[in-house]
Amino acid sequence: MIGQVQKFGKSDSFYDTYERKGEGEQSTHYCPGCGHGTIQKLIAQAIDDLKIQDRTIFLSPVGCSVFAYYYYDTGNIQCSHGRAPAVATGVKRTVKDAIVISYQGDGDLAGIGMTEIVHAANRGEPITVFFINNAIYGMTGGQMAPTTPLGRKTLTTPFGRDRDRDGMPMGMAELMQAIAAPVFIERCSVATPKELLKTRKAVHKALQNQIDNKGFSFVEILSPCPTNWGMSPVDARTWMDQQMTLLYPLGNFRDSVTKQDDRPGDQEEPLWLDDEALVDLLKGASDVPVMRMEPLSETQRVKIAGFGGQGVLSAGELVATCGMSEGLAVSWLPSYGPEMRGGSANVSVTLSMEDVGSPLVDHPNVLLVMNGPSLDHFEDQVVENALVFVNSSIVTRKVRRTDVRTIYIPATDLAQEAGLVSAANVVMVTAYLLLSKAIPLDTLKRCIPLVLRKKAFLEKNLSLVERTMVYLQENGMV
Ligand SMILES: Cc1ncc(C[n+]2csc(CCOP(=O)(O)OP(=O)(O)O)c2C)c(N)n1
Ligand code: SF4
Repeated sequence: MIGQVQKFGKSDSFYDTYERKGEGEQSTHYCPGCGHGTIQKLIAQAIDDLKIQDRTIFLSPVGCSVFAYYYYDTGNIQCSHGRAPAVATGVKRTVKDAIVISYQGDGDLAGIGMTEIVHAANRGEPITVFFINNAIYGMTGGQMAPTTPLGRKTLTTPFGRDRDRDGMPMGMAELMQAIAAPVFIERCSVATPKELLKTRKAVHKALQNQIDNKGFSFVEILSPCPTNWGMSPVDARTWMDQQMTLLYPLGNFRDSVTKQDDRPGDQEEPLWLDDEALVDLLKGASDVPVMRMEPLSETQRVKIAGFGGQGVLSAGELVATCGMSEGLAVSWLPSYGPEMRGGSANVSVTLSMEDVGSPLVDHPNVLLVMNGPSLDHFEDQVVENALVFVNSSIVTRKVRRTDVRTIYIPATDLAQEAGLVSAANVVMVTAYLLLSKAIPLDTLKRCIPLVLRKKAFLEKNLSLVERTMVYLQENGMV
């Protein structure tokens, strides 16, 4: 049931004044007759009705509604073009009680953001998406959008949209309909008062679904852009009502109580992998304990850096795998240039007792540098009291920072002595885990075969762990 709403006046979910336009200003930046203002008013009314203002996080897109955050007195995030469903996914998974609204235009959602919307829908993220289809790129001056009708003249189709050159207009509600997970799909319009009332109901329903944690709700709203259509606001609405709805028929496409069932066949094949190595890998993983006895003294924000070919990314994977096998929350974020070998590479790893919000490690408290340029690049980024491990076989200079603990270890030499030229990464990781006590060495040994999969090198890698331990002991480092 939609509650009593004020017929006139401002919704509580809007700010009293829109500061961007100067104090006391009451009007939005939309052109006269634009649909965005009308739709945003409907959303604000629904937020009021449902009493979710304090829980709502409104994701503004790139497009004419880019400034929605000046209007909504809710949580606000401005997303990159097309990426709102990905941002919504992150926000919703992190703040489960939030009501996350992804508000997107047709260029944003059906153009550059097609991947994000399709996969968010396919995952059935329990968010609400309002898709404003005005059949044009409004903000940038009227280029063809994926939803532009055939024959329609735009800045980029001056002789009209051509089927063979430009493709067919994209029916997003129909596309959503082909995906099993969404619980609610409706196409509505703001062309007439009657349609406006239906839109109001759909907006309300799509938000109620999120309150009830039902799943992914998608409301496509046909909306006029008189400015770029070159029509008066009245003509624009008439055209929508009489022509646009032929191309984009209105109505409800789906209204399920829950996510749709898995499709037949989904669960019939329990295991497709017959790759022997992978099966071994899974067996190995089940041997690794999943409960951690000792809490971490502090979250490990690790940066490992070197040049491509030094096993930088595998070193990160090894640390992350050890963390996972200890039941810690982990993240692993590689960063590398297009050159697989020779270029620089680094990886960020987080090990934590709590959920990891972001995989970025801007200010590491652990730094493993495998070559000189990496030390130059990351030395200033580490926090005070960080542990800095330097591969002294290759890095010729000393660490300049005096507020960190530095451990010089000839990792490449030790690896070479063990007959494994490329295993300096194992030495570095062993040294780090031993000194920090973040992960027991037994866990490291169990995880090595899971990450460094070449069986032929397994024994050498394991003996290198022992050799590193002895080196650190002989040099009074542990
Ligand atoms: C990554 C990226 N590509 C392109 C742009 C340029 N751009 C800004 S708005 C826009 C189109 C917006 O159209 P739509 O999503 O339909 O929203 P409308 O303005 O019509 O409401 C484009 C292409 C951008 N800002 N960022
Ligand atoms: S250009 Fe079109 S979509 Fe943008 S504010 Fe003006 S009428 Fe609305």
